[in-house]
Amino acid sequence: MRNNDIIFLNLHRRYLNQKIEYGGFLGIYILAAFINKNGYSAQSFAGGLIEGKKILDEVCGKQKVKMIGLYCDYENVTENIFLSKYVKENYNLPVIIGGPQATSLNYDFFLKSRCDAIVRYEGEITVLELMDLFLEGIGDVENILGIAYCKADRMLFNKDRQVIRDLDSIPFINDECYLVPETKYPGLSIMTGRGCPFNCAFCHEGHHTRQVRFRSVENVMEEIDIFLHSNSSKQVPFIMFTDDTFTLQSERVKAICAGLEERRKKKEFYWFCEGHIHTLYRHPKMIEYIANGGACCIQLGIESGIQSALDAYRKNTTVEEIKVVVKQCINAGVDVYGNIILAGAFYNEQAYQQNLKFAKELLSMGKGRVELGVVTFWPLPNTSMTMHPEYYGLRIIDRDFLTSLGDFPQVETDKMSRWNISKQMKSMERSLKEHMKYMLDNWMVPTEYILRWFRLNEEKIRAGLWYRFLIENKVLYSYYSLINSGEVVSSSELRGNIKDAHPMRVIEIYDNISENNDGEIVFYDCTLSSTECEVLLLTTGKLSVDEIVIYLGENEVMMDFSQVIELLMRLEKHHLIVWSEY
Ligand code: B12
Ligand code: SF4
Repeated sequence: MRNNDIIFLNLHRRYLNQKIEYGGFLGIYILAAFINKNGYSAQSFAGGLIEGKKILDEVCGKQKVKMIGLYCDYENVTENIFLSKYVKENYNLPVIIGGPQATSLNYDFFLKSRCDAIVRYEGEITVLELMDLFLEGIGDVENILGIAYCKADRMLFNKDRQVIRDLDSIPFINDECYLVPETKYPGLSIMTGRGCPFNCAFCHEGHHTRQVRFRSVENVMEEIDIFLHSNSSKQVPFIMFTDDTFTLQSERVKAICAGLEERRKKKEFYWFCEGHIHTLYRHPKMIEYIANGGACCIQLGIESGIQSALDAYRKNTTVEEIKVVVKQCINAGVDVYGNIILAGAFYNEQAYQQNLKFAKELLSMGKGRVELGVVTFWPLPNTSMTMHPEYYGLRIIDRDFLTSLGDFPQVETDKMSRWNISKQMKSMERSLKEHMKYMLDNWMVPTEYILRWFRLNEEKIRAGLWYRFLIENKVLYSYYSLINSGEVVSSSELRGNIKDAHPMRVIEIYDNISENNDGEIVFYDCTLSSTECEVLLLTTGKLSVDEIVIYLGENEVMMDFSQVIELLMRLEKHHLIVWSEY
């Protein structure tokens, strides 16, 4: 472990048993790269609280660091209070805090954490000046723009700092920035611009929107080339564009996608980006560029299927535009991910029903290529909805995120308590799953899409909602898993005559056979006569259809070829058998 002037930590408790992995926490690594380029040394670590504290004890105990920086988002405020106080009490080093939540931290936070300064908005230049101050005694706290600090029992705010205009001047993250070397999946998170011109009522960016700035396309491509060339893993690499506004300028998207397309010809990789409905609607060519560039998925800001709610969110889009853009993405071959906000603007039972209907419509339209998450509105600090929930028909119960891990609503309405809303979260998720099951049961999702979920999972790119849902469904998973193995096919894909093919059941008989109330035999969800059960027994893959018919005849089971085929087709329709060619 080397000596550092500062280390940056982004630490979270292991909430809901989710292990914190790097996965795109760019901020602290960019800061390390910037500091390393500007005369000091810095490294960063993003991960779990306990692991992070051990690292902290090790570096501080061995006096390998002079200053600590902590990333704060809405979720890890209490972690940071503990960490900062712990560092102050045990090692007495300067502690500074930054990150998206920093703009809302108050005097109480200062008192509890005993931190030295809070950095608001972009951190690069401000951190450098704070290091000059704390480590070299250069400068004056009153003159450092973009910070809050405490003096004589008061919290003081210096003027905001101007944003960095030339984003190309910020160095790339490299191996040196990692306190603990990254050995996991070969992925690159990259941000090609900063700031968002929209101001959605629920969004942190929407409130804090700072001027939009872009990196040059050359600078973006240079970072991508370094990543692709340095990646020696056998796994297909993945690039995640974390920009809020990747799809803001059509010509720029065209240039970036052309660059990606060119590189994908030489080396395969997957990539993902976020998209804005309205800009994509106005410039549909961008969807074409993104598809040609080879994007595997785009996250769209869908949020609601109710126009009045979209207007209240200031989404600057329409329900119709959402449908058109989703359809265009699907047609172009790009998967879509979106969220539906439950318990958002003007929420009531009718809004729930309308959103559910809309969500099902999008799922059907996507034929397995649209994924929808259900989230409740989170009162992120300073956003319009958090400041004035009453305008949106909401009451905020827990502004401090003390009672929720995203698993429980923090708002209620006049008619609905948090408990009722949480029931609806479950109910919407269940209804959407039922719809997905209906689509899969009824062959509304093309097999090629399903096999793609397997491929993306095998290549560790993403196990999307559809794939995770498939795994939960024993029969469907077995059926498609077998097809994916390449050892069997569906009847429509048989190359030879069906009479020579070997039907093979996908689940065990003993575990899935039962009797219904009328005394009929049911294999999973398929009702069978006792004669048909004799055929079921023979769906082991060991005999061809012809051989089955002969076997039945020899054993005096009265079923001719066409009856056997009719039964096998019925079993196949229920995803209960596959076909082996040999
Ligand atoms: C990529 C991304 C993710 C990725 C990676 C997470 C991450 N934290 O980086 C994933 C997909 C995992 C993710 C998940 C979530 N995200 Co997110 N995510 C983003 C996104 C789009 C980009 C992050 C990024 O790379 N920014 C670029 C870097 C350069 O900016 P930065 O991190 O803010 O860092 C700068 C400054 O903040 C400061 N700084 C940062 N750290 C420090 C530390 C010190 C000591 C100092 C001095 C300064 C400082 O300097 C940095 C350089 O200028 C942002 C939106 C955005 N534009 O930032 C949302 C954002 C961070 N996410 C948000 C949310 C709410 C979530 C989720 C809850 C969403 C969900 N549906 O699950 C989860 C929560 C996970 C978690 N606990 O972080 C909110 C956070 C709001 C808040 N007040 O905390 C944001 C701001 C989105 C929004 N518009 O509301 N997210
Ligand atoms: S939701 Fe997206 S478009 Fe709206 S303000 Fe936030 S980042 Fe910008």
